[in-house]
Amino acid sequence: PSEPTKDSHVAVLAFPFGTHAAPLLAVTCRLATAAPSTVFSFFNTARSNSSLLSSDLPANIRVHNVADGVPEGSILTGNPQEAVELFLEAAPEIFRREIKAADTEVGRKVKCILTDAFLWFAAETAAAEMKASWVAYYGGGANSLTAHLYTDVIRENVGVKDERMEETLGFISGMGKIRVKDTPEGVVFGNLDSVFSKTLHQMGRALPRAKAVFINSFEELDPTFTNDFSSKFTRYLTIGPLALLSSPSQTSTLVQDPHGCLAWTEKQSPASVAYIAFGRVATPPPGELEAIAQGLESSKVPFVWSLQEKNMVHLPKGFLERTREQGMVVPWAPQVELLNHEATGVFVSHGGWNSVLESVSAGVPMICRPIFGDHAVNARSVEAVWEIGMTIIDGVFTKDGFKESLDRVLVQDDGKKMKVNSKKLKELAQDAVSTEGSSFKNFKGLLDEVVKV
Ligand code: KMP
Repeated sequence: PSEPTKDSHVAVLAFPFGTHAAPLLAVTCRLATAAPSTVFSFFNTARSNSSLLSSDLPANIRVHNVADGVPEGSILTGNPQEAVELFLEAAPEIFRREIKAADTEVGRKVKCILTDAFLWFAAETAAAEMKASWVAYYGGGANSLTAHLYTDVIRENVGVKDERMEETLGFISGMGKIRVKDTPEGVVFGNLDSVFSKTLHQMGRALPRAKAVFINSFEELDPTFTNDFSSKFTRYLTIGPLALLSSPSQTSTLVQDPHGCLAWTEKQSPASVAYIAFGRVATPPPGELEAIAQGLESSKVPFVWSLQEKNMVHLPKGFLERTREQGMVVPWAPQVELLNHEATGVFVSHGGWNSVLESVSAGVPMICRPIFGDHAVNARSVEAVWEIGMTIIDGVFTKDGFKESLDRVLVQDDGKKMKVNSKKLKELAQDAVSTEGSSFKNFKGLLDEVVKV
């Protein structure tokens, strides 16, 4: 058990894109609650901060808005990577300045810099200028982290040529079922020289220098990676699934359900409903949204579809009227509660890490339609490693492929096996976060690394 030093000050640096910042803030809240005399300065862009539900933060967290790195007067093309790269290029200077200002404001020098792993340059800032330690949070799973850690090894073994896309990465422990084509772009294909690709490559090289690396997962999900990372990193800590620690249903008595999804789901048979949700950043193109609708209609599977208002124009004419009994399309849904409802039979998503772990935590099989980043390696792990779901037939949504995929998971024997495997992983996940479970112990370890100086 840690004795929080009275005067410690921790800087937390968020990656302000995708769904990175919210889990980091959630972890910061838990740390701040456990170490009430430590000040946590949380740095994130104004735009990302405003999207975080920060209703009742512990008093020892100070949230700061920082610049987004977009030069005054510049016009972005709309390619999401552009904003990411402008930020990454400006970030070292922005954070250096902000941390120094916070040192003065708080009256205590930062002794630990806790960052999103993408911001690996903090290793240099921390060591060279501030005599602080670096603790890194990687927002994906151990599978994609392995792809970034072993980028040099993968490039040496398969080169950077397209004809070897189907080969598996058997030369890396734990990656025997993962194919070259499942790796995130920027490892062996895509633009290897982009600022973003180089950032992930450098991150893989820098992480062994961190005082600790932690992820939102649990040891028992990936025992092979757990072993490997334990020797590769100074300290490797899995502290998840966060969904089982800080689900809204545990912290507030009233679950938000403005569109009545839970009440509707309540009336459905066990394991019958398809819950469909893609993130705001990674939504399938309009033609595929139409195919989802067509597949649902022809399969007659009951559904809850969380779809941004602006995308509803892509639904086929009359779809909402014709499916009024069969399901509901809503602009927002209480995801964790829906996944944990016994009527939910499958989660259809892009396979982003937070989605995968929420599904695992609820014991629900998945259909994944990967879009970018770590989605493909997650989808492949879901299908071939954990056997708790599948990648969408055809790789993209087609009317018939989606219908067939739903049938496989919800009806066929194959799907029954996925369900059994999902329930087993759910139990392991629950054990991990229970008192004396691996994630419970690892969280205490993280607290020690962050708060003890
Ligand atoms: C914009 C983003 C992300 C991105 C690419 C973008 C993002 C993200 C990833 C990612 C890349 C490789 C991985 C895991 C994730 O890519 O948020 O292994 O996490 O253009 O916001």
